[in-house]
Amino acid sequence: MSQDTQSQSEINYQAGFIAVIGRPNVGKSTIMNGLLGQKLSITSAKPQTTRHRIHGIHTTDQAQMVFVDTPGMHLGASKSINRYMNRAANSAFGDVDVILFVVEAGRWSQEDQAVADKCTKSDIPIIVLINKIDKFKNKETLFPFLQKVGEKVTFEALIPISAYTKSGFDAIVSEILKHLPRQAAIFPADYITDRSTRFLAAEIVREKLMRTLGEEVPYGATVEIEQLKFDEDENRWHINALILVERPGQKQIVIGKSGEQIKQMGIQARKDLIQLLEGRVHLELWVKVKENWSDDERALASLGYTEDHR
Ligand SMILES: Nc1nc2c(ncn2[C@@H]2O[C@H](COP(=O)(O)OP(=O)(O)OP(=O)(O)O)[C@@H](O)[C@H]2O)c(=O)[nH]1
Ligand SMILES: [Mg+2]
Repeated sequence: MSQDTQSQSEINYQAGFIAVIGRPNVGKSTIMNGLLGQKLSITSAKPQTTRHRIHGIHTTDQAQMVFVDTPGMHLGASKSINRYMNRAANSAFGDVDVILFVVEAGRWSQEDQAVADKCTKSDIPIIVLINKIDKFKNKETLFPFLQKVGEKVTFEALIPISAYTKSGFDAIVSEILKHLPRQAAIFPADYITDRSTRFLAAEIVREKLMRTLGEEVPYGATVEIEQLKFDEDENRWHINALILVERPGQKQIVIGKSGEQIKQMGIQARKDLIQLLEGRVHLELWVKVKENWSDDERALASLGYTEDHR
């Protein structure tokens, strides 16, 4: 943003948007959290964990990097929710200064190719991150893969990294800085995200569903925060979270035998909520069936699956 008294080139600060894109499960959210130095986006071993675009803002004395984590781009998006996720991911190509295209070391699929094709069509600078290199003891065995990926997409830099060990993270930052415009900070220095506390709380609960439940159930589940308020007398937060599933059978699985499953997920979620809210937390989880919510545009919109943030 130009200022009255300084021209762009004189401004000694950099700020801009960096989209993190790629197919599901390559480690996009883990990488963003690592670059931020704090957990903001939820992660799990299951593909299609991230469903919404989420900004993670990292401000230093030299620069403000606004990362945009996105849902994994996937093929065969037959349900409304999958189309919503792909739309959210695609929109990241719009207004960003640089793209981090994340690939999993040793694996190249049709879905990676589809993302590569989109990158090739855009004029935004692309930094390719080959993630999960910690899985390879002998790094030399990766060379042919790096070369193969290099031939698939036009890029400014290609960096082998591990979000687990943070190997390559300094290189990511210095490559990003080559592409961020000289301008004043976009957000106040203490902003960490564009998302509300309610959204982050719902995501924390959803993460426990993704991490705990079997193959199919988490995909039929979404979370709504019905209440999030601080009780001055009790000096603690009261949170009511409603877990919506699509079928009575799924409700049974979420609750588990004698309620053990939901109890365990509540314990896990509460730990993260205490960190998020920096205070004591009383969490109540409820489960309800809302048939077909994931393939119903209106239900989706009312559950927060809309480009208008809550
Ligand atoms: N070994 C290894 N695993 C990783 C690394 N980074 C991420 N993972 C794991 O890969 C899985 C997927 O990570 P996410 O960060 O959720 O991946 P994502 O690309 O955001 O996935 P979606 O949101 O589903 O598109 C999780 O089990 C992570 O712990 C890494 O550097 N090394
Ligand atoms: Mg993710």
